[in-house]
Amino acid sequence: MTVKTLTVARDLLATNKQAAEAIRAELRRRGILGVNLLSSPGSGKTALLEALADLFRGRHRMAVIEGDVETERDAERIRRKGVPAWQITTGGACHLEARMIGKVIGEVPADIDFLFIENVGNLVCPASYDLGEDLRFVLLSAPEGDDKPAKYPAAFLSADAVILTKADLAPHLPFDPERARAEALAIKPGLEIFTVSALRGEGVDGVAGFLVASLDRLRSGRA
Ligand SMILES: Nc1nc2c(ncn2[C@@H]2O[C@H](COP(=O)(O)OP(=O)(O)OP(=O)(O)O)[C@@H](O)[C@H]2O)c(=O)[nH]1
Ligand SMILES: [Mg+2]
Repeated sequence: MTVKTLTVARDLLATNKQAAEAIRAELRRRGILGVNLLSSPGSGKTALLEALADLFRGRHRMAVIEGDVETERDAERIRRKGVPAWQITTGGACHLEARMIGKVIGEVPADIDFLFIENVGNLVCPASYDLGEDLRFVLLSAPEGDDKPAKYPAAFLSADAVILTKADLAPHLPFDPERARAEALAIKPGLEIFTVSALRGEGVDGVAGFLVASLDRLRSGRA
């Protein structure tokens, strides 16, 4: 990379950080917990959000900003759960940027508890972009393999929690959840790690409990 390319990249990230800080301040002012979901394509981000929508119904209010290269499909899936959702299509870019969230944030209802941002499916690019969230989840599904944390360390280093997904498939695959867990913890000791099967609704309550505890901390100013 040339010095000029490096300078442009640094300036881009600095501009993104500024926009992200404004979003974080706005969400905190409203008492909303922002959660950014990162993973490879198809790891089960939308499926987890659908399962959380079922679990939170009548108890907590959520909204979702969906990021994809193309299509409105994920936002439509979330809306079918009765949850407000906005779709951002990047037209090719492999990650969301804070300025994209900034354009939508004014439409998000003030009285929700959780604002989930599902990033574009990619385990590399989104890791560098703060979207103004308070929590970052990185999902890793059993079919991807238990060796991925060490291969994509930036994403796991940036995470607050790792969610091992599609647990129902693990027994049929050469996937060792303990190895995945150990690799993630070697990158970032102290990470929260959850195991879920959104398909069966298993383990989703653990993620929900972590979200509610984080919301309580945010609202009591202990975040
Ligand atoms: N067996 C099994 N399949 C799952 C589970 N969760 C999701 N899937 C399936 O995995 C596929 C991808 O799930 P999505 O929720 O669309 O994954 P995603 O991460 O949102 O995908 P992108 O938004 O395209 O990156 C779908 O066919 C889901 O039905 C699970 O817990 N178990
Ligand atoms: Mg999705």
